[in-house]
Amino acid sequence: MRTNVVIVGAGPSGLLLGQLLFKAGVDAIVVERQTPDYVLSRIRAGVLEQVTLDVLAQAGVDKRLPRDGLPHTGFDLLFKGERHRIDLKGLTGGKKVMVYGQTEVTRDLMEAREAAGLTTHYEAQSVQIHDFDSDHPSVTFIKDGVTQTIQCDFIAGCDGFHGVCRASVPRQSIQEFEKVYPFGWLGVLADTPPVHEELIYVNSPRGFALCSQRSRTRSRYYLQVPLTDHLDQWPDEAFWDELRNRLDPEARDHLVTGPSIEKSIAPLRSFVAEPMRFGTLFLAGDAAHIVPPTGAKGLNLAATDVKFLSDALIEACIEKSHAGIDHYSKRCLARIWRAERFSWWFTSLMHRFPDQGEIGQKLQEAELDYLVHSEAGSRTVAENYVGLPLNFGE
Ligand code: RFL
Ligand code: PHB
Repeated sequence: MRTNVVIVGAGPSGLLLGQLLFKAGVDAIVVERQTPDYVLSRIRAGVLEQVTLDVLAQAGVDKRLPRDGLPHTGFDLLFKGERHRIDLKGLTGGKKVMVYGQTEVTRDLMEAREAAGLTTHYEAQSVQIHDFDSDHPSVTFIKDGVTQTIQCDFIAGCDGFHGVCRASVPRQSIQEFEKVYPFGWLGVLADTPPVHEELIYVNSPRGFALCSQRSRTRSRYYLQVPLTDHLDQWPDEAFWDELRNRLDPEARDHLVTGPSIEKSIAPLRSFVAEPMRFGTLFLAGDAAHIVPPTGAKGLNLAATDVKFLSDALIEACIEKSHAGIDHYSKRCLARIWRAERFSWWFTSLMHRFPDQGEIGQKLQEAELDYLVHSEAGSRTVAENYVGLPLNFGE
């Protein structure tokens, strides 16, 4: 087998890259370790920036978004028992975000790929990448007991944090920056109406909480929990009781509970690998960086990596110019570090840390108080939350 680009990983990064390349006439094959159902069962992101919506439109997968997406022009910060609205639209000259689940984005991309008759090898075992220090790299994998080889011009490592691509780079060629937070997020998905029409980010002495949603009838809630907690310690009733304890009286009254349809604990991490290009191998999305989910930036960063990578690969394959691929890493990393900073800062402000003590809580509350009462402070939060423009700082 031969193609222009082998894309390792059929998460949102890999599928979106495949679609953008297809639209431009560049051949690509996707190789994924899991089944399509497994990929769709991972409940993750929920908030899309305008920049991401623009890339989805370019890929031609924005048909369901106007009907099923929920535009949000603000969110609430809850601290000291009171809620304060951050008016995203008013503070950013009209910008907003769209609540639309990662599952739906992935489904739209999978359907588009299938409709176009493009090749995806699901359930590929022992995926390995070869010779990416040369201009004749290849990818091998085992499918149904048979070893397959794909020769290509470029490899796109879109295989997430635990993937094989970053791990295949020689240690001396890559630098990794990492911070692991001393807590996780326990998430619950339930077919209940959301407690509020907008998201509520909660700083409480009992720990962080987030009230999010997927639709008018489906809610997504998160609680900060110790990393040592297990799911069996959190039957639904315990989850709802603890969430109520972290909410304000009005939200507590409005909260509709019900059986969870998904429950999981995710660790929180800040991570960046530099650079993101190694010869003919390019990393994109969670394969290259992780943000704690507090700022809702992970999927959005993945979408902009993919936008930059698709432009660069199209230029290389069609126009035979390497200018784009030479700038790929630097261009992405500038944007990534800004989102890493915002996500780390917002996480630090909203969560309870084991060693913060009473003074730490008071200082967080004082900072939140400043942010919601200062227009400059609120605008800083808003402009980062809606996402900085693609060419910011260039
Ligand atoms: P993914 O989604 O991890 O997909 C990688 C794919 O690669 C496959 N794979 C392999 N395939 C072949 N061979 C191998 N050796 C392979 N190893 C792995 C995997 O099976 C998988 O299918 O990475 P991708 O595509 O880069 O997408 C990144 C996003 O998933 C991630 O950034 C977001 O989910 C982060 N995130 C959020 N981002 C936002 O923008 N807004 C949010 O509101 C938001 N909320 C969240 C989040 C992530 C969360 N968790 C669970 C970490 C909330 C949570 C709780
Ligand atoms: C979600 O709905 O899953 C979600 C929303 C906002 C975040 C993180 C996760 O900051």
